[in-house]
Amino acid sequence: MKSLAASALFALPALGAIVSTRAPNASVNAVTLDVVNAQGSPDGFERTLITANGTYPGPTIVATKGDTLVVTVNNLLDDPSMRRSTSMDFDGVFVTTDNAFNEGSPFVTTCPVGPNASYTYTLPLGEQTGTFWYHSQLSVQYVDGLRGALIIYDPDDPQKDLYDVDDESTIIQVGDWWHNTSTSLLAGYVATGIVPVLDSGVGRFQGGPEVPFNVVQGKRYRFRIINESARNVFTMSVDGHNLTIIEADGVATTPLTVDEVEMLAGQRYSVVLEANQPVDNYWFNAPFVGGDPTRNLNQNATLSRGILRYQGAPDADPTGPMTLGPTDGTPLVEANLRPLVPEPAPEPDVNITLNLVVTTGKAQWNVNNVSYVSPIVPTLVKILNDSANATADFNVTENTFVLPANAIIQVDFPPNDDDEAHPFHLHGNNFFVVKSNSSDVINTADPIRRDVTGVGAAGTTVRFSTANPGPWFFHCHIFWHLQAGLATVMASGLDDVRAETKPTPEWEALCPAYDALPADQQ
Ligand SMILES: *[C@@H]1O[C@H](CO)[C@@H](O)[C@H](O)[C@H]1NC(C)=O
Ligand SMILES: *[C@@H]1O[C@H](CO)[C@@H](O)[C@H](O)[C@H]1NC(C)=O
Ligand SMILES: *[C@@H]1O[C@H](CO)[C@@H](O)[C@H](O)[C@H]1NC(C)=O
Ligand SMILES: *[C@@H]1O[C@H](CO)[C@@H](O)[C@H](O)[C@H]1NC(C)=O
Ligand SMILES: *[C@@H]1O[C@H](CO)[C@@H](O)[C@H](O)[C@H]1NC(C)=O
Ligand SMILES: *[C@@H]1O[C@H](CO)[C@@H](O)[C@H](O)[C@H]1NC(C)=O
Ligand SMILES: *[C@@H]1O[C@H](CO)[C@@H](O)[C@H](O)[C@H]1NC(C)=O
Ligand SMILES: *[C@@H]1O[C@H](CO)[C@@H](O)[C@H](O)[C@H]1NC(C)=O
Ligand SMILES: *[C@@H]1O[C@H](CO)[C@@H](O)[C@H](O)[C@H]1NC(C)=O
Ligand SMILES: *[C@@H]1O[C@H](CO)[C@@H](O)[C@H](O)[C@H]1NC(C)=O
Ligand SMILES: *[C@@H]1O[C@H](CO)[C@@H](O)[C@H](O)[C@H]1NC(C)=O
Ligand SMILES: *[C@@H]1O[C@H](CO)[C@@H](O)[C@H](O)[C@H]1NC(C)=O
Ligand SMILES: [Cu+2]
Repeated sequence: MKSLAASALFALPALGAIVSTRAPNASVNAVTLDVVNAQGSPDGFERTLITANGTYPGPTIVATKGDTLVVTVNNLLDDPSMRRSTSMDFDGVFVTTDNAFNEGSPFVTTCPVGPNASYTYTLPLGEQTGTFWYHSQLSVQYVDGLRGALIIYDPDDPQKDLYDVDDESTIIQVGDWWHNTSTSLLAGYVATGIVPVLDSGVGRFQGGPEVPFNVVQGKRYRFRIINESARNVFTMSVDGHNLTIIEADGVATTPLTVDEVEMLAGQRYSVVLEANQPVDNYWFNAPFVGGDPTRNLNQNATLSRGILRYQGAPDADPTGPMTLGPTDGTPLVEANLRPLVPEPAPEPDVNITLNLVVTTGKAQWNVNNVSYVSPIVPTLVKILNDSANATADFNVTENTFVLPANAIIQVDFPPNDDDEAHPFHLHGNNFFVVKSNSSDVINTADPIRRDVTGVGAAGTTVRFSTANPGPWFFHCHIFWHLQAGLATVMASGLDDVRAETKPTPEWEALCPAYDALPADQQ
């Protein structure tokens, strides 16, 4: 596994970090993550991190189709300069109604896990396969380092004839990095309304180590690229090579050959790279855009790159120039993606329009004039314990849409004039991207299904089913924007939730324990 961080450093965690502990019942995949403060220098600048098991990124969780993933999170955080509590989200993993309490979204489906406490997330993976990740969902805590990959392998992958190599070495995690703590950066954002501009040090800082991806000529590699950013956009390309997309956010796609892939925060793609060029070194470009670079002189997008190294090539930099990628190529257009198993998007029963507007000069984003504020009592607790059943049962600032079960919901995001697309992410479920921000075409016949899509200048329309009712968080995956209120909760089938969701005593204990914590341990 390699990670490509903001300015070109691809951190190389020990391969021993790849974990798959098998219980006697082979379908139970038990993983322990110790959430600990650790010293680290992912980009050459040493600081205290919040990590899973001491590494950045955290250990890759490896699962097999059909497993029940059982992840025990032990919160051992003790650095008072950062958040002490935590909560883990397994991004893109479907969560069924009966299991909604294991979904990990603080103040929506759970309360955070306090210091010196543990919680075990039980997640039956069902039929899902593909590329996922885990991260802290509490505030902007994942900016401090608590992020890692989660891969669900399919022993009978219908696309396995398209590639030869798919292992730890082909997992690529890209992310942004800051030198300061997320708590101080958040305070600065609240004071100025300016999203913290990342530091450039992460990765290949001047004089830093190179980050090679080793390939053998003639073989085909399934690179699983995960954008673990909290903010910035990278555009991936490899000089002289095509990339054939075969998966988006855990949904297999018909092969789509491009030479440049832009992916938003939270998005994942599997791309097949055929090592069909002469033995040599090639730049693996990942330039990024992440705020005004004059606000952070550490940044150098040109340095955001790795090396594709053929076996037999010298241990040296490519001789070609460091470019930002192809200028006249075939970039990925999301609207061109087709699921391998096509499904029409059913006609909607309910239409919702969401207008995203920033309050000028403030760290405040509004969805239909409401800036989301986490409640003290989580949405799911209100549903289960307080019989919440209508919009009026939630505070206006919870921006909670109460929806019927077994319905199709269409969400329209009108075009907005923000200079970057907001990656909207639905928890626990996928949506159909009926109209992608990348195109004017409306496709209800065979649209891509995924869990993160861009909302921007061209307008976006998605549809999702509430056949799997629950209070599902639906928010911008730029976590600074999420903290500033760019979020809603799509709460469907509340009677069904009360009938089916039967939380464990371990979950019931989380809120009383968290509420009793002093503020500096929350
Ligand atoms: C294995 O674990 C699964 C999921 O917890 C459970 O449904 C199944 O009954 C278990 N099988 C055996 C043989 O214990
Ligand atoms: C994390 O560390 C704990 C304690 O050393 C260990 O038991 C566990 O297997 C590790 N987890 C992973 C995923 O490597
Ligand atoms: C957590 O446990 C450690 C070791 O037992 C102890 O030193 C520390 O005070 C505890 N922290 C909290 C917040 O209880
Ligand atoms: C982090 O932020 C604090 C408070 O704003 C500031 O005093 C400190 O210099 C910053 N440290 C770094 C490494 O940027
Ligand atoms: C990751 O997401 C950020 C924010 O949406 C985006 O700016 C960046 O380009 C994305 N990275 C890649 C590799 O596309
Ligand atoms: C890239 O794909 C295009 C279109 O399919 C093809 O013409 C070209 O030969 C491919 N290039 C490489 C290096 O495989
Ligand atoms: C960024 O790095 C490139 C390659 O080392 C260098 O040529 C360029 O001057 C750097 N830019 C800045 C602004 O430091
Ligand atoms: C929802 O909007 C579509 C147009 O996209 C329209 O055809 C349909 O009648 C609307 N449905 C409802 C329930 O308003
Ligand atoms: C937002 O507020 C403005 C002014 O207060 C009002 O004109 C507009 O209709 C509101 N929009 C929504 C979607 O509620
Ligand atoms: C919800 O109700 C259950 C059963 O009465 C109780 O055990 C639990 O503490 C309540 N949870 C909260 C967060 O109030
Ligand atoms: C909850 O609301 C739904 C529809 O809004 C209604 O059918 C149902 O009877 C309500 N349940 C309760 C317990 O009031
Ligand atoms: C609603 O949210 C606001 C903002 O967080 C808070 O001040 C207010 O107390 C909340 N009201 C209720 C009834 O929870
Ligand atoms: Cu956003």
